[in-house]
Amino acid sequence: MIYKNPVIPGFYPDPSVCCADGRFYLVTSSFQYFPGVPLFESDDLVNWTQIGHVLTRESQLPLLNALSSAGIFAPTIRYYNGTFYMVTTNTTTAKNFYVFTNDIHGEWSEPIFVEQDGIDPSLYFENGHAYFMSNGSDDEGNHGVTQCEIDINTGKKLSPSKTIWTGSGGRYLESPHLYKIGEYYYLMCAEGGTEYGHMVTYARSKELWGKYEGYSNNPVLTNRNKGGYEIQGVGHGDLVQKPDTGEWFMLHLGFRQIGMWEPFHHLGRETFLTPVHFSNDGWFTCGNDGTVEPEYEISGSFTQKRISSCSFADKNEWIFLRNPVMDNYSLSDGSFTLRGCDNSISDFYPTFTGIRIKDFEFELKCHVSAESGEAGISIYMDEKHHYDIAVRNSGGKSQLLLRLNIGDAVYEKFTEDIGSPEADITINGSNFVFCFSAVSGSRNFDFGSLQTRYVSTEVACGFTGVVAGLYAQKENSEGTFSGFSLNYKNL
Ligand code: 6LW
Repeated sequence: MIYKNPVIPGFYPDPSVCCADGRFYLVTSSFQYFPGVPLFESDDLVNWTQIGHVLTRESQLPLLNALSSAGIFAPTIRYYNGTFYMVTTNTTTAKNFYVFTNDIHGEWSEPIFVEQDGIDPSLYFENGHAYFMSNGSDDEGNHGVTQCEIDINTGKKLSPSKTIWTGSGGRYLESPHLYKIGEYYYLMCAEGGTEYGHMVTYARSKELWGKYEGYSNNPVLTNRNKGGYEIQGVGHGDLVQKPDTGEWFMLHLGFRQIGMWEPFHHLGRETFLTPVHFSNDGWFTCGNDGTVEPEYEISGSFTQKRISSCSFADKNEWIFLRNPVMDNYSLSDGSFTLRGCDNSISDFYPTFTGIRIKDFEFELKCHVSAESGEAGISIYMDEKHHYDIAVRNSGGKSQLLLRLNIGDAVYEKFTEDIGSPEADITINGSNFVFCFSAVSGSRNFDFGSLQTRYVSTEVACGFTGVVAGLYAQKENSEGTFSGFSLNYKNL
């Protein structure tokens, strides 16, 4: 069957995948959001269901003072002897750690820390031994993909850390993953930085500790030379084999830029699936001459079910900023009540819960009632880059409000008193603009359109993508949100 990329649309970058008893499990980065590390399940590599998150407790995921796009970077998931392991870096505490579980649908352990620096850690298991690698420095101060053996029960190092590969020459060597396939160990990495020059490279060796020989046609996958092409920034991948057919694939990140000559993206980095082919000489290639296309073939006669809508019922997908005070949130009978705290939506710790926007064209609808203060909906990239539409109930007046917050440029537009502190809010998304409108009582309010460009990664920087968020801001505010729906036209 033919499937469409991305297979997991929306801000789900740095995918890592494992296979357990014929099913596939995938994790992605989560940065300043809580819970952390989205976890997906699939029977076919094409249709992925989010079954929860790996890091669900503050003891696993302290995010105090986590800057936007800091916190949790690139996780790796592995399955060994009946146990799942997820290893990652909390860049805010500068610690590499892993958690484990025997029940993929249950809770994960407390973190076990590894005293090796660097980011993008990975695990490799063989004959009862566990090896840990990261993009860091070894015990002699050399930088590259650095590996040590660890005691998987304690995280203690059992060997010195040793640099085993320094990459093919690109900047920002990242995301090491090690596999044993046939007679070779394959070490696959990303280089070039997670922007338009991103790429996947690899090396192989007959010995675990090297010497690793780089593939002569590196990068094995990149779209860096495909100017004016929708899919850009492809890199950071993980290999997986379908046990039933023996086919190999790479799950990797990429982003969709807007239009041909509009090099910006606001949906963040997403998860793509690209076929991999091994040749008789044991080297592998990926995609079409090492580039990624929007459609590929995979064996099987199943269908690709695309997401057409999201609501409060998709409870595994709703996220919070940093470590939320859960007393400020209650969900009942299809309506979400949020109580504000000291902070505004432009601060670090607002009362906020959101869901990733997964495609350019969407229609978001929600009934918002502000019992007191300001309650609204934000198209949120980070605390400095967001567009908000809200109801404000203060000083004996009820008003609707549109706010643009683009760095230091902040503009707020209020209506006059609308008589009642509630409204049906609609946001329509397209490639270039978001359109904001509201109906309150019998009156329609059209707030016009705002550019998607100013909440894109090219403007805001960082590693995330836009999230549609509900918020109540400042002390004594309280808002109730009901009938939330986010519908996609083209997914
Ligand atoms: C991640 C690195 C990367 O740690 O981006 O694209 C960083 N690759 O591997 C943040 O997601």
